[in-house]
Amino acid sequence: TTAQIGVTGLAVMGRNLARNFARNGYTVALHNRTAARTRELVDRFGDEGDFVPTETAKEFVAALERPRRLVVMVKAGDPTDAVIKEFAPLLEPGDMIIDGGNAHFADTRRREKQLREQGIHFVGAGISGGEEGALNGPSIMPGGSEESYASLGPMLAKISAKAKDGAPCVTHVGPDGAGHFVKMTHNGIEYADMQLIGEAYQLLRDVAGYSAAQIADVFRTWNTGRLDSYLIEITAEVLSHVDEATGKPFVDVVLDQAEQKGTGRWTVQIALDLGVPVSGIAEAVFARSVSGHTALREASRHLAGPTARKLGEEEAAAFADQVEQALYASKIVSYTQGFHEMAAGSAEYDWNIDLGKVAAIWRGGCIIRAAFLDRITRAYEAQPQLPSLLSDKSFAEEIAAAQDDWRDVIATAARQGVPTPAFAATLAYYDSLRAERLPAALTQGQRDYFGAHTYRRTDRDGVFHTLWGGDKTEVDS
Ligand code: NBP
Repeated sequence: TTAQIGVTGLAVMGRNLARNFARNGYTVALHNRTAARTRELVDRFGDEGDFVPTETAKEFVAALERPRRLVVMVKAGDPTDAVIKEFAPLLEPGDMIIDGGNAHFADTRRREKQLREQGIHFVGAGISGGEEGALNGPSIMPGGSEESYASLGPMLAKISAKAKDGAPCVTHVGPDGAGHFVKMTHNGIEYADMQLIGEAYQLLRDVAGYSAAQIADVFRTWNTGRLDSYLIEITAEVLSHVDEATGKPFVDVVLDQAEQKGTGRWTVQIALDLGVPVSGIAEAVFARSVSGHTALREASRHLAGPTARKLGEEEAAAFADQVEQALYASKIVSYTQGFHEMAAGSAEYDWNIDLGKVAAIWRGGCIIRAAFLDRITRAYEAQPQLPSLLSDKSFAEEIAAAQDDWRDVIATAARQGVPTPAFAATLAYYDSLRAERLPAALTQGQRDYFGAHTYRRTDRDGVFHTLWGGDKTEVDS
């Protein structure tokens, strides 16, 4: 038998992806560095479809129909290079290697270029949705050549999640590293979404005085409105879960130190390189770091803070409504920033990414799936060259309606000493963009003073320098 597709790397993600292909009627060749994993898959799930288990790289490659399609689902980084090194010599021009791991897009660009010289299509494909998504339908963000997508697209469409309107959650994002760049940004936006939800939770706990169960109810209500999303839904689930051992809310017995694997950090690092302000995402990454600095937190417990004021029942309910407004406004801004980063990456690397399509394929399967994404798609459809999501009339109107509450919530948080870094940073970004005059003029004056870095004027063209150390006359530079 020849297999239409092969999967190498059969840990949770690869195993479930292989099962997903098989359940959709494809014959799937299987390979893993440690053969025991391959055997286990066949033993446990062999009756779900047609699998061709193989033990060596040679057998694996021989089991595939041509042109070959090899999905690599190994740990990102050196293992991916090791797998490429092992398989590339066995492949022929026209064959495709699909890297479904969380690779850095710069690595994907390097690998694509290197394999292209051999006539092999290297497809860096971001895959979101975790184990469950890999099995039942992930959101898939493939980069690589048009030619490879013509061959892979229909298969990926079959195994991908479907949005509410039935559209498959996959699109050809763009050449070489575009898919992994978009997946990286997806994860950055996911960090911001999670942090904003966390801040809302903390405000409802510490300002409104709500119990975990009450907050779960608030999130459940929010999930029936414009915030309807997977993350809001699971937040309610987590908050209502009770720890069996202690009888306490689960969220109260979990250590408050958030970990990270790196895609959020990459999003911020790349944003810095591209000069794109992604302050909401950056604060989300920093918030995880702060949470992990235990010694520093321990040493800071005694620092002065304001006396907290407890709200009455009615006040608390009104405050909860305001927090919903704040969460929604900050969410719009953090998506604005993430989409700006994708636009900048697309321009820098000539990817020609269709941002409306990206929003569309995030509607199902992935972690940030949400009703909200439809709106982003429509905004880009109406205006493909939209300079920023905030330039879309309907988002601007929604923020206009939310802004008083948004400001109130952040002011209350500051007054009560509750940290809301992502709420505050997104509002500051919004106000910075709105500002008639920024203090950047003063910054330019300072730079010219100490470093003769020059400045431009508002009233005439040219580049100028003031002789600060002398008679302060202005000279053309
Ligand atoms: P892991 O990231 O834990 O990787 C384990 C797999 O890598 C095993 O098959 C292992 O083989 C193989 N491997 C390693 Br490690 N070093 C290797 C080498 N030098 N040569 C060949 N194979 C090697 O698995 P995962 O959690 O299933 O994730 C797979 C990929 O999908 C990762 O890139 C991950 O970032 C990405 N991803 C994960 C999720 C998620 O929710 N977990 C979501 C989206 C994307 P062995 O069995 O012989 O040790």
